Amino acid sequence: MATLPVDRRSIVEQFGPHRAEMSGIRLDPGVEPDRLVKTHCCFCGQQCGIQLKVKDDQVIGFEPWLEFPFNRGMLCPKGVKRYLQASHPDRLLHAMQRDPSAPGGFRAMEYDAAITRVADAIRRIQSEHGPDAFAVLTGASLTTEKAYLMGKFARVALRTANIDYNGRLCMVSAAAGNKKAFGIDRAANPWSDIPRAELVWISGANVAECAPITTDYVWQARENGARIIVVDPRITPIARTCDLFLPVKPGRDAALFAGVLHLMIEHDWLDHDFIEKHTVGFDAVAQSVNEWTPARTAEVTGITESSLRRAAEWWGTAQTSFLLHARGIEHHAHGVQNVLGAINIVLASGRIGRDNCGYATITGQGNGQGGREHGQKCDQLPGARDIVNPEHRAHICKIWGIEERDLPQAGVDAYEIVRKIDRGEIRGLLSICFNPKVSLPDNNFVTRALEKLDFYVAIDFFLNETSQHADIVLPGSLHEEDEGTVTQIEGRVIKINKAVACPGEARQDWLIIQDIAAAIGRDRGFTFSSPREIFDELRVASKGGVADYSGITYEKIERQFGVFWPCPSEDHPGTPRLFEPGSWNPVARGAGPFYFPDGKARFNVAEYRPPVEDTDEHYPLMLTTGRVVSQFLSGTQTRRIGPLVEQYPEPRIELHPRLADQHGIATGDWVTVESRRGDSTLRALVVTTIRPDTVFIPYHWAGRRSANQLTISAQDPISKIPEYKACAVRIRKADEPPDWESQFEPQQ
Ligand SMILES: Nc1nc2c(c(=O)[nH]1)N[C@H]1C(S)=C(S)[C@@H](COP(=O)(O)OP(=O)(O)OC[C@H]3O[C@@H](n4cnc5c(=O)[nH]c(N)nc54)[C@H](O)[C@@H]3O)O[C@H]1N2
Ligand SMILES: Nc1nc2c(c(=O)[nH]1)N[C@H]1C(S)=C(S)[C@@H](COP(=O)(O)OP(=O)(O)OC[C@H]3O[C@@H](n4cnc5c(=O)[nH]c(N)nc54)[C@H](O)[C@@H]3O)O[C@H]1N2
Ligand code: SF4
Ligand SMILES: [Mo]
Repeated sequence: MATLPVDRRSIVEQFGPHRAEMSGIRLDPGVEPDRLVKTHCCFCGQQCGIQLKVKDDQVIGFEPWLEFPFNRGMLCPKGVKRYLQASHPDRLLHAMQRDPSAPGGFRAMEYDAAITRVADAIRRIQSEHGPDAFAVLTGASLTTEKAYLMGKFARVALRTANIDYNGRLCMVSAAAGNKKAFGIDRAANPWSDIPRAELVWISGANVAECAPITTDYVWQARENGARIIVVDPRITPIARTCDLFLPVKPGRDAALFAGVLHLMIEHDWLDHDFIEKHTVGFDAVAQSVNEWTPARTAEVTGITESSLRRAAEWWGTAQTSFLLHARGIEHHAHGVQNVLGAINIVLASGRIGRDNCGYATITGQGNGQGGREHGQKCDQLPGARDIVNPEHRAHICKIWGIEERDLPQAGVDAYEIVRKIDRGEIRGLLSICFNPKVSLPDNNFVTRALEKLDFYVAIDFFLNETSQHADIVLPGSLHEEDEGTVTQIEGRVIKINKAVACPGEARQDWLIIQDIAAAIGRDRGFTFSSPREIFDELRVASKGGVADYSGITYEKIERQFGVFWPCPSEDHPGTPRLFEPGSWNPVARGAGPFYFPDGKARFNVAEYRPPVEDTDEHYPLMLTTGRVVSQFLSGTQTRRIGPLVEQYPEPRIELHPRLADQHGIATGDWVTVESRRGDSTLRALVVTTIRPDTVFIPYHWAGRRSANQLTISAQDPISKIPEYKACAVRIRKADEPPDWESQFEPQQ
């Protein structure tokens, strides 16, 4: 019987009260587990280490895992409650088929019969309409092994070009910007570079609610004397403790970064040596920011000239710094331009690739990083290779044992898959780990499209809102029911360990995929007997690519508390900090630190454009959307966890007292919000922490409570990310509560 390794007192003594509280330590001496399994949280990209308490093949609780270096035992409210999913009454235990006459619209069926129906539908649709008429939507909460398998399954077993993933809604603007500027898409630095930075700049990231453990790194920096700058239309919890808050109007970050660079040039706060030796393209960018005078920048961004000047001076004159951003600047139809603007001020400062000087986007989903590297994106092959590059294609075809002509070309992005469904060009869909009916913008359109499918199969452990449209639902696996790797926020590959078996007839996701491959007679290449075998193939496939995992093994991960990629050989320790002189780089081969043949980073002109749908007299307010700490993404998982629902039971619309007064609205009143695409009636939360011209709604709820009834499906032309963070709306005090209020029973 394992002894419990810590008690509350020792944590308080070791880490101080705030961390002990974040750990949510809840010692329950009455229940002795049979085992403790070291693994990671199933939710956000930080992937906190956690130990699951297991008794009688059930997860009954958790213990902090103090040794795991990233979070050292700390957890947020979601991590603390995640274990309540496994025994939830809604957990799918059988394959299900749609049957309108059955309670809930579905009835259980034999697993084998379900697989046969899926295989028949794939064969029929593909023979009638061609291979690309069957599409696949996947997710970045999957382990990297599963993400790799899904990319291979779509191209090799289904022979369809049309696979894309929910990271399209999340990481792609940052990925595209990083690839354009650095040639590689990964946090440039480990988080251990944050505490000693003199200045931490945070743009569009609600760090305390969405990356709670990162707060601790920022606070350590503050304790060491750092200044903190936060850019957000809302005074988020991290902004309450910052030194300079810039209340940007939604959708104006490219203008802000241009204004900062303008002042850096004017005052010669530049690292000329770095710019000269390690970059190209500075002159064109300098030229492009010429017009961004402080006056013009202030007018466009809504930030005062004096705050702008102060921010530029602090950034320009710092010796060390760390710039972080997240979806606040990325979820825009010009998200890539915003990211390039951020990178330009980093490159101009020369503060990257060395101690305490860093830059990163804050990865969102659990495997937001690993999930975007190994081929589940519509234009990508394993190792962060490009599907249109002949050499990359040849390399992967050899490993997959197929002819190059049989490997499909690039497919379309996730939203375009939905548009193709709407147009009848895609007739069949397999989705795994994605809930597009809730999470895609303008989701009334998505719902109409889903109803047009000839056949839809979903793989999940809960029946999410999108699966309600499925013909067949296959019962997949929870995090704790499988093993594999994920790559967390810093680029560190870590190991998820299996704690319990799948209940009922649920199966591990990768086995379900292989069952389908076998049933359509394409099991060649899909006979793996464990995630380890998949990982070993992935290692070989990634070799020589930018995201090189070839030197990473499960054992090495356990030994080192994770391995940072790139890691090109088993005797290579991995690469915590990118762009250091002399670090391994297969593209530059010694020419310089960045991932281009000349080893130099690229300045890119970052154009400012206003949001696609700006405010006007009919829709005078900007709506921006995002998250709250106790809910996760489309809410499928966290809306089922009672204590998390209690913390934030329903979406509320945040608005400023001045705006509220104009409409006679007080906190708790019902407010109807309308955009050109839909409306929703929600309760008001009147707060002084938001711009008076902006309203905010968290998006974790479905149906009439969903923020995505209102959002716009405009996308960035390069990354194809949707513009979740800016659309025009109007509000009015509602005459009566919405229908859903009386029907609403929290799912617990
Ligand atoms: N609790 C919780 N944590 C999560 C998640 C979750 O669902 N719940 N999801 C995970 C995932 S997948 C992701 S992607 C991350 C997201 O993490 P974040 O990006 O930090 O979260 P968001 O709430 O989407 O948006 C961040 C901030 O952007 C601000 N913002 C809106 N418009 C603009 C703008 O135009 N400019 C600027 N500068 N800021 C703007 C919003 O006010 C908000 O405070 O969180 C991860 N962690
Ligand atoms: N308005 C608005 N909309 C947004 C955003 C926003 O800020 N505003 N943010 C966007 C962002 S950043 C993101 S990441 C997306 C997320 O959007 P989605 O990916 O649609 O949201 P999830 O809730 O993660 O849906 C994933 C589904 O996968 C299941 N699942 C989780 N893990 C596994 C697994 O290991 N195996 C299987 N088989 N299933 C699994 C869950 O039960 C859930 O049903 O939403 C986007 N939508
Ligand atoms: S949700 Fe994120 S911050 Fe919270 S415990 Fe899980 S990994 Fe850590
Ligand atoms: Mo995300």
